[in-house]
Amino acid sequence: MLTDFHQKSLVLLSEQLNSKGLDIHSLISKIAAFQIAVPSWALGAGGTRFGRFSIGGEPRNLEEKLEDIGLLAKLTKRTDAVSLHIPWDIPQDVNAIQQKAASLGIRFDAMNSNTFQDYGQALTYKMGSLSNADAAVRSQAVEHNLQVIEIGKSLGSKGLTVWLADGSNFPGQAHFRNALKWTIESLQEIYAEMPDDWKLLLEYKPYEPNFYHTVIPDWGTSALICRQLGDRAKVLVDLGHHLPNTNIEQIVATLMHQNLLAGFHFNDSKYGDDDLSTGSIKPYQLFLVFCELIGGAAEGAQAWESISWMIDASHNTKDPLEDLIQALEAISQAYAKALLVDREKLAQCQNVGDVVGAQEVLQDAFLTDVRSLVREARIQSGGEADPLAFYRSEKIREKLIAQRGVNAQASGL
Ligand code: PSV
Ligand code: MN
Repeated sequence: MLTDFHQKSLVLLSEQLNSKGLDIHSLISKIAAFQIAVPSWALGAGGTRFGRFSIGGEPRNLEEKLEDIGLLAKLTKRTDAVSLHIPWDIPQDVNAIQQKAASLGIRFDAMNSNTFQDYGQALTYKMGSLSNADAAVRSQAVEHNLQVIEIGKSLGSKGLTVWLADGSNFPGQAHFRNALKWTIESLQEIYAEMPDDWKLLLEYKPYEPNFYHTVIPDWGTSALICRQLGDRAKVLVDLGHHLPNTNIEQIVATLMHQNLLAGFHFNDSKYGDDDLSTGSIKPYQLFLVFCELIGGAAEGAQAWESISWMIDASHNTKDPLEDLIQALEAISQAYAKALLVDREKLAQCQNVGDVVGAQEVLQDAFLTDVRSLVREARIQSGGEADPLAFYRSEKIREKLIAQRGVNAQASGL
């Protein structure tokens, strides 16, 4: 049934694309090649401070997290990497973990340090980590990041993602300039120890968990810190880390113009959160972000290969694996639609001030139904035609619950 429908839709789309001079085979291979890392903390039911509703059968250890990502890879063919969070995922046996990952076709994407939880050293980071007024606390946070690099090296990772919860809750609590200065100095210590073939991905976030000020609130602050670190430090854009209505696609263009874009954490946001499923609220924004990415790479601003891709969402009420399947699909669709944009025509419209024409060019691509294209890329890569339907019909969650237990809970947010 789906096969018939799929073939018919693909033929129609192929004719439509041909008439616009687009080659469906080259589109399919681009879509198939685009892989997005999954963070190890996304495999368990998330939650808020008000409650956590376990889904059951969550991965109980790193091996099982890799198995879940291996399953996603097998079904969707859209992910081939895991992003680990330390100390949530310290590998007990590095060789065994490497072998397990290799057997599942999973590589290790950027490592994430964690200086927002104290883990036994109660209250150490209450007043900040890399920005703390106490030099001993700063050293401890630097040391933690160096340990993360060591673990990452042993696994073959090539990047360190730093997100700081540092900031303050009330006016007067922190000395803005000192906090920034100490953060830069601490990051310089970390950067100095990073292997030459690694990159440092520096996140920003305007608020939460601190609600008055954060030390790295925006892309500009992150960018100026990166400039003081070196060429291998770049800005990581987490889609949810912006105030409502921020023009994220413009931020992407600006960062690419400066060769300063490290990569993405994909999620969506209605108000100011960073937890909703990518593409569930603002699919047009996601498409516009991809338009800038494709344009920036095509026009030589920054190489496509230099950009990292990862999902970073939380699953309060959804089965995490189902949510990740939806997110991978939404990202692939946005990318596929952006590939359809007639860039030449867009440039012509921009050059002669044809505002209406420019909008038509973008909307023509955005309103194209690319589901059969994305599906075909998946099928040709050996994935499932409909991963979500397969997941449900094969009762995979039920099997995971039988295997791991109804109370199995993954570490993470
Ligand atoms: C913070 O909200 C964040 O988005 C950062 O990306 C972290 O790396 C991630 O959550 C998990 O800690
Ligand atoms: Mn993030």
